[in-house]
Amino acid sequence: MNIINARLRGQPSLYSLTVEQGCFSAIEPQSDTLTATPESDTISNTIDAQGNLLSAPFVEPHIHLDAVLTAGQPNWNQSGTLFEGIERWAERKPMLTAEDIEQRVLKTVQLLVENGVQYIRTHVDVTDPSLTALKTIAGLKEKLSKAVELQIVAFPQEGICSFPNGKQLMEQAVEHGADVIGGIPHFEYTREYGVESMHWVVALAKKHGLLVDVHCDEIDDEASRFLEVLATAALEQDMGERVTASHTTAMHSYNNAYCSKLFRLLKKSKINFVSCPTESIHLQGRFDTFPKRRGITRVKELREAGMNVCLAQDSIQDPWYTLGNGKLLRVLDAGLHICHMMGYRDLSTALDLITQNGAKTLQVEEQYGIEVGKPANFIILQGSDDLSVIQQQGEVLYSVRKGEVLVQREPAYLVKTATLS
Ligand code: 17E
Ligand code: FE2
Repeated sequence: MNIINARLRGQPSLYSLTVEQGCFSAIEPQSDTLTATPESDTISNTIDAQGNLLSAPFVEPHIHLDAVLTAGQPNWNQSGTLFEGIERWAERKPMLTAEDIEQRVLKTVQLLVENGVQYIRTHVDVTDPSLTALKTIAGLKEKLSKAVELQIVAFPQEGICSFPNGKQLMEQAVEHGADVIGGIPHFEYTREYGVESMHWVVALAKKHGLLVDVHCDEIDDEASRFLEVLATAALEQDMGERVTASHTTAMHSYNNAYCSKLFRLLKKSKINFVSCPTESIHLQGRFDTFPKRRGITRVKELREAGMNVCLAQDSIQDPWYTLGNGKLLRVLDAGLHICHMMGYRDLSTALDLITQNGAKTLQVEEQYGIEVGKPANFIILQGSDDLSVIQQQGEVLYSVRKGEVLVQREPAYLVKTATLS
């Protein structure tokens, strides 16, 4: 396969790329006009990018696939709080069946793939004695692997120390194929349980050689300070890059003096951060009158301090969030607004937040990126660089995995328009 007339991120000229046996075998600058045309004998196997941006695939580093497409079943979240979402989900959980989960997961992964995602980390609730969701989703991994790499987090939605047999359920989830150990310290009954759970989670991951991704301080309580416990455990266990703190919305409410001290630890620990801006702007601030907090973690400040931050959707039409359509560019657009990241420097590297920073969080970097020798996994986006893709919310024109075309799209075609000039 050949790709011609492609723009690459951060590069001024056009590029031609060659793919052999599923990997990039050549990446070369070509003349800076869209003159290159496929040679007739290669035409059927050539993608003409027409000056559009060729990027590494999107990474969805935080979604709850077990809960997707269940909004309103059996009841709607009326208050819009995280806590009512957990209650509504607890009503849906006993109704889960393998068929129900499989059908919703396949539909959603298809949607994500059509929108350029090739890597997914899903949290799956294991506070369910039957572990139906975990077993079903683990069973789908192989089937999905031609389109996406899926990581499964054993996620204790109702707590590890606060839920009956919470620790045993987490251990069983590992036996059934979980790749990542989750946690929810701010939701445990007591601060002590929260602290204990963080040490236990990191130790369990270390014991099994797994990763860690904790829902950490997803609350507007400025006194919720489990991030320092998680980062310390990660540092002391030498697990930093294998550990992720998701949400950390309480950091929005920490005072600046505490945050300044905290950042020293966070930097040393080398942990990753996931922020879900559309989800957090919706769920947080719910106990405020006016002014209302945004309740998003300090994405810009973490980035500027050199830490790894990526953005995620969290939900697609579930008890926490009724909207969502699989488009990470929408989440990025919202995040750039909410986190005051609309300066040129932020915008011109913004796709990092939904591509390579996510790959670093998932620890898949070695096989990820547009480089000779790496698997030919890429997308072609409408637009020529980060800024223009975001400005026009460009569509995914192609998604290619190991040299196989997964998705090809003709953009919408305007049939008639007013003449104004
Ligand atoms: N569960 C949770 O604790 N937090 C969330 N944001 C979602 C589920 C979606
Ligand atoms: Fe989440």
